[in-house]
Amino acid sequence: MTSADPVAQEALDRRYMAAALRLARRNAGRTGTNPSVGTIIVRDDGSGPMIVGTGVTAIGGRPHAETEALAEAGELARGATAYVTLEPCAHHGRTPPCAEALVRAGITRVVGAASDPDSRVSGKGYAILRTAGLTVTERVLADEAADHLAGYLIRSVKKRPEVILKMAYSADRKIGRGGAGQVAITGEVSRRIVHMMRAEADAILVGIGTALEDDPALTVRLPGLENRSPVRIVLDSRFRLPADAKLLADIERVPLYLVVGHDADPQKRAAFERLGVRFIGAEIHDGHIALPELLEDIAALGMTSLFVEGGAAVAKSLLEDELVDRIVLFQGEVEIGEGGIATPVDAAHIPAGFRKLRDMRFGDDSCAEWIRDIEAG
Ligand code: AOF
Ligand code: ZN
Repeated sequence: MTSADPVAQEALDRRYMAAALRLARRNAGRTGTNPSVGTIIVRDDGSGPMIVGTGVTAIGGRPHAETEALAEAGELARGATAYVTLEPCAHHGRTPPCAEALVRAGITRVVGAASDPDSRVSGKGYAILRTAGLTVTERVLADEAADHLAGYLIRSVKKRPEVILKMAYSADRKIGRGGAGQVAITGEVSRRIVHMMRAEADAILVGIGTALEDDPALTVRLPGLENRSPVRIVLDSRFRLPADAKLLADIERVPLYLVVGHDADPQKRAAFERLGVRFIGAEIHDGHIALPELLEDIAALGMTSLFVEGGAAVAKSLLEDELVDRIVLFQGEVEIGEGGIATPVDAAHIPAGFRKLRDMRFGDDSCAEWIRDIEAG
């Protein structure tokens, strides 16, 4: 499927890649250390392009997207174009390499978005296709793909998960009021959006201050997405979380990790372990958890994206250590006034190195998102 008109072809390529990226989102957060990839197979018998196969990386990471799309297309793959959001793999896993499968199925053109930094792939996937005589177009919607694959790419390159910092603050830039428990800052639509963002992450992280003050559950509670809750991680250097915290209520369904010092009280730890709590031991310097090392340990557990929901101290430390990759800020209309805790970051003071990705509005709240390019630090 190649059109004689290169401009029309380019527009078509972008359209199908956009669809493949939307497809890839479906399993985001559910494919383990494997990225969620989308594949769309399109053929044109002369009467216009037609989708004959679609695939997304399966839950758990296998089968790969290409396997599923080729199975659906069957013989119709012969002479067709495959749109893949990530370079097809070149290594033998549970199945032969996807690049070889595309060749064998008779695909004649492959359009790719992101290259795969995995050393078993990294250019070899595209090379297999070209050597076999297929036409390959790379980097179609590459920025959008890098945005979608950020967790996977950052873990591959930096050996730590993507860190997404979410903060919600009031009209007067406060994130809450000390000792007042959870304060409603944003509205119902924003709450739902946050739950959707949680569902796409591998883990949600908060500091012990937030855990004690708000007593949050940190689960996804949206109709249809109830079983999409990522694991929860609490930074608790002095091991202060009480056993009756809401975070322990749903622990069989949604794991809870406590990050404590290596010297944490072994008896209390054993008691919590019996309740199902998991532990990550951390280096602690002057009461502060060594964050770069902790993030490496979290990546080693197989997590590629971390959704950080506060509080101010955790946000400040992550920003100071330049460990934040994405900032999502919600601003509500309420005023908190006297005694409120100032937000450590607001839309007018985004650290250097970030660029704004989008501005949104949810009900009465405004929301904006910034990312830092992977190369930047
Ligand atoms: C693809 N299509 O849908 C995905 C790919 O553990 P394995 O054998 O599944 O290999 C994991 C690697 O496969 C991962 O690091 C990345 O390079 C690639 N993921 N490749 O062709 C897919 N999810
Ligand atoms: Zn593959």
